[in-house]
Amino acid sequence: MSTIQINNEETIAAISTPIGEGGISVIRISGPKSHNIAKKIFKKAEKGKIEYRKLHFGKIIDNTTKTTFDDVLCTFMKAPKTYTGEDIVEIHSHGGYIVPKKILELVLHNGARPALPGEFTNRAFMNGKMDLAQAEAVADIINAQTEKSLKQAENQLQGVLSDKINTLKDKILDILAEIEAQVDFPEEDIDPVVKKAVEQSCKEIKGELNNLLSSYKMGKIIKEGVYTAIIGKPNVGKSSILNSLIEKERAIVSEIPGTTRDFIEEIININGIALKIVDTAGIRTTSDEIEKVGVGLALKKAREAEFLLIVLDQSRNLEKDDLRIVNECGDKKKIFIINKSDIERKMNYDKLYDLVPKEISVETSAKNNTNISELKNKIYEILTNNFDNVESSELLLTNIRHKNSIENALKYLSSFTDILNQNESPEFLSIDLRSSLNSLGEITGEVTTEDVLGRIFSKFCIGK
Ligand SMILES: Nc1nc2c(ncn2[C@@H]2O[C@H](COP(=O)(O)OP(=O)(O)O)[C@@H](O)[C@H]2O)c(=O)[nH]1
Ligand SMILES: [Mg+2]
Repeated sequence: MSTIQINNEETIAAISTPIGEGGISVIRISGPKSHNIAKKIFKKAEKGKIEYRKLHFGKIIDNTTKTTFDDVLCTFMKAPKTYTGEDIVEIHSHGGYIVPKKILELVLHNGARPALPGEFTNRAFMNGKMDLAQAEAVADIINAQTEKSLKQAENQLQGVLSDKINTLKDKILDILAEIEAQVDFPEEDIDPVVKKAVEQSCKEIKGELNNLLSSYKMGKIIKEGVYTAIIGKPNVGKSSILNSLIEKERAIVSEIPGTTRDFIEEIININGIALKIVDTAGIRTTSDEIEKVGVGLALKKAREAEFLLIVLDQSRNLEKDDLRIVNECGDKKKIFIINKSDIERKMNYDKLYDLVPKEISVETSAKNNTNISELKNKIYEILTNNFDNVESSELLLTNIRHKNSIENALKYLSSFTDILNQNESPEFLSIDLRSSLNSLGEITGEVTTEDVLGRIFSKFCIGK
């Protein structure tokens, strides 16, 4: 027990809404003392008993100074039918910087302690309200940046992934039962009929696990988005392209080459993929010291990015700096944007398309917004190129932890098949089957360690 120690005797509290100006704020309290604490500081406006799951209007009383402040709505929820499975109180106060903080302080003063990041959800998991994959989905819902990533997270919270994993585990359990029935006859070979059936079933399970694995590439970019850099010489239209893509003025556009020296980051939704774009300073050989720094940083951002938008200006000839930029991108996923198609062309297209593959190029005019939707489609096509047909799939693997567990389960199943073919003792066979069950059990948290839980929940925000 190292990272997060759950002690259900303790009552925890946190402000569950973002801090700052806003209409209302919610202070959440969970644990055995939550109702008593709330009763000490909440005075119901109307007479009568507090009813569960009803919003009661009233005031907060500072029981140290006996002063009242803020009108609130307060709801009491009784265990176990609550988010955490414990007694919960939620106080809906006015928002802002002071009121919620003051109420939280009062709650803490009266016997609660501050909740750790994700501790409400951690308790929900510990109390069997949801499994680990579902708990992770709660964080994914909060972090979702596109409808598509939200859909995946919601499916996961509803248990789509957990159901799939549990079904596969049941199938492995069936195989295990068959194998263990043979343990009583260790001298004999496994019944060939049983062996054949087991092999077939194992093959099907592996097929399904492999399908899940292959959905991860798509799942990852749906969930996490894609780090992207716009690069190119100064003045080719990088900032203008970014503006066209986000359909609003955001980046600074200027006729003076070398204006974009800081970084402008935007998230653009390309058919459900969040492109996290950074606009960079133009890359060129320069003697200006400040610009040099910008160029250096642009190159660094380009190297860090997973995807590159490389802008070339077709109203100018290809120059050494263009070649340098093209060479810079190595074998990264990329698209070439041949910009300024609205004005006279100076660029030699034969030379251009010798240098860059035409199928990953789009000719645009950022000025007139020409071919911007083609550009978006091309970006989507390049990013999802070579992915299996998982686009419409209801279930994508989005979490590297799940991916690792599935890979391990597959490894054990392969070892199982090998041993089966070598006609080894059934005891060896059941070891591999049990290990594969454990690996899959890690996904739903049936098998877990305090370390793993600590790592998962520490990434949550406080109050969730
Ligand atoms: N004619 C034309 N001018 C453009 C186009 N895109 C950008 N520009 C102009 O080129 C100049 C440089 O644009 P900017 O986006 O700041 O380039 P950056 O230095 O690469 O970021 C500005 O005067 C823009 O108005 C285009 O498609 N056509
Ligand atoms: Mg710029």
